[in-house]
Amino acid sequence: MAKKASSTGKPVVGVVMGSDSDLPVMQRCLDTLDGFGIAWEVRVISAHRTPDVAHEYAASAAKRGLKVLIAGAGMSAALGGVLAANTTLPVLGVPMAAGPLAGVDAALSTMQMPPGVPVACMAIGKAGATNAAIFAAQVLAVSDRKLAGRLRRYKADQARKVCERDAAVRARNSAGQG
Ligand code: RP5
Repeated sequence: MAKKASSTGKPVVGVVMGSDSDLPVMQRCLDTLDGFGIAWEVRVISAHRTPDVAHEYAASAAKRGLKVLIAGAGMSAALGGVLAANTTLPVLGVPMAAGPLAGVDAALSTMQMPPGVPVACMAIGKAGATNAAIFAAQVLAVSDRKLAGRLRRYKADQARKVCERDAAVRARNSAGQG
């Protein structure tokens, strides 16, 4: 993103992770939200280790002004599901590559929700952390024209960078052939 928008104000996105060991990956999510000027809050809450806190957090989230929840968790990742069980807010899950199964375990745990309790499962790891923030921006942009404009600029910027790389690769190759 070319320019960082300001993300001060009341949080509208709650980013929750199962462990502080998830933070280096989930930082991408926070940085991307910052880039869109979306105010967030971040918590370490475990579906298995602090289940009561997870329940309370999700149950009070809408009342506290949050509009989207993002859950990053690894291994047998129940966090997205537990949050979704206790709120009507959209929940986006980010599977972490935390165990010997490299995130496939967390992806299956996150995506295989039973009917009635959806969790939108993002890609494993860093790509998913970034995409969760973009997806949250897309949800919020439905009723926020400024944010919709930032999303359009983000896409245009992304396309411009790919075209620049394309031109650079083609220039290198034609120089090599000459
Ligand atoms: C999950 O187990 C966490 O989300 C983390 O990805 C993984 C390992 O947690 P720690 O043992 O590092 O706290 O619940």
